[in-house]
Amino acid sequence: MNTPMRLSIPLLLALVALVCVSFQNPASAAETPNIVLIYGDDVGYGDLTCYGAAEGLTPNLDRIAAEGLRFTDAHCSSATCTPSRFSLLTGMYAFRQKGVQILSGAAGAAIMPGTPTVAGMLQGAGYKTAVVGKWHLGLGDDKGADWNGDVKPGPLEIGFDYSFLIPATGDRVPCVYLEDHRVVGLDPADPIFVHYGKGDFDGGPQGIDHPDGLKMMFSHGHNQTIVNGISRIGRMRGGTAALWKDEDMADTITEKAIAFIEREKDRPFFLYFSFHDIHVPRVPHERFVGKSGMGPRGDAIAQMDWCVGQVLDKLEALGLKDNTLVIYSSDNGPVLDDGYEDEAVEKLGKHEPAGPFRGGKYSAFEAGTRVPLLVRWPEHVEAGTVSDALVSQVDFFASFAALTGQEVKAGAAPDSEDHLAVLIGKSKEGRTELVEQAKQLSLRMGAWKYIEPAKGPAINANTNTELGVAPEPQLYDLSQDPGEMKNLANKMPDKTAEMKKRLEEIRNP
Ligand code: NG6
Ligand code: CA
Repeated sequence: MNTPMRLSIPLLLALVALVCVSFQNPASAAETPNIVLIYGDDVGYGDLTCYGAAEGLTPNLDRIAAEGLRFTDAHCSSATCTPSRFSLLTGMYAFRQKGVQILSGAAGAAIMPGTPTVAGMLQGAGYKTAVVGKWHLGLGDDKGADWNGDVKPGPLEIGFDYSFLIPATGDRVPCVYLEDHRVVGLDPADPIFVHYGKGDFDGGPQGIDHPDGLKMMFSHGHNQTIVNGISRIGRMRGGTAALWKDEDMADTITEKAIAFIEREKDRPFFLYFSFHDIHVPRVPHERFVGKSGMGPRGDAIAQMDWCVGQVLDKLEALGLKDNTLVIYSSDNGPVLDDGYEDEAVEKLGKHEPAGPFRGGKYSAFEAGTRVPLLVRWPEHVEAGTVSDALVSQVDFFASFAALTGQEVKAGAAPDSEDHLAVLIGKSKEGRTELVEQAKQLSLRMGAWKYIEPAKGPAINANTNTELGVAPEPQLYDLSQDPGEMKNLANKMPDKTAEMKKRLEEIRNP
């Protein structure tokens, strides 16, 4: 006869404790949803309808917000692209590595093989990983890339299984796509040569010499090699058959992103889908032209939103909606005239790209890094919710590691904090402090913001952006003064000194 199993009191207590611990610790209840991280370029806090823009401008992004969580105090790590992307992928503040600034299109890889990345970490959890779209983190060794051979190191050497890239930006040469290691459609008889900086170089017709025939006139910079009727930053020649057409760019990268989702639908995948929109040159496909009533910048927002819709529809059609964590954010704040005459200023109307915040792209004021952040994961993230927690893209690394039960190895992702619970709306206790990077560094501690003194002009005259640059320290209380108008540094010298000291400690740990 079987003896009935008897649970002793200590065993029972131990079991209860175990259950409690596994509820508290997301890592022990690891899950591997697909992760689709959609990254807009230069999209400001106020550029989406769900953040205050006109009704009907971004229905698909609003769908993510309605079905998920919308953040009001979320940040990219920097007010420009390269450093923000660097931090997002490595979990490290970009100021820690020399030279991680807006890169030229000829720059070598900023993230060298061996550096832990969020993609590599997810590979370790069994994910198939891809980056599709804008890269702008450099390619090749310190001499740059060989565009006619294997272009590496690049994403495939730091944790991505597949890549389809706009190598730098839409406004920088070379104006070709790169699939894995190769330029797409390159005719070996017409090799590509790329040149940045001064010196003799045959880069074909230049905007500066031939402004008349341009499709879109440059306003500052952007007057070098002409590709598809638009002059760019940098010079290139060759690769004629491989040159992109700006009007088709959003469709091209969306097709590639969707093909990846289809290929990997049966296993966990991580897709970093990085838009060109709404960066300059803003040349959306003709079906979006005139759609927003705000000129090319608004039309690029509409196009971007359509791309988001394509991804959402595909996930739904494949039955992946419930098992996919969809995240949308941006790499820096908004800018209107960023180098082309595209009527962004003239046709703005009542639209407020920066929302209630001061500054924009390039700026130390909040609009530099405070960007939209939307998170959808049905059945995990409560629909239609809003979080005011302070969060940063630098935390994606540790948070996704916690989600998937991966250990963050010693020395990896040094600035990344696990805020998984915040990202999926289970907690409102976000970061207690965060560094924001522009030309200078700023420190957030709760609602307090300290901007360190810096030299240089207070306004970027080209883009008409207030940069937050001042020779004296600035201290703002964002709870009373979200627009950073009242500098309290002189009134509150102790608080200012405390934050200055803390910023130094973070800078030199
Ligand atoms: C600036 C460019 C700007 C944009 C920016 C990078 C000029 C005058 N301005 O140097 O147009 O390309 O770099 O933008 O060349 S980012 O979003 O990739 O950081
Ligand atoms: Ca950008």
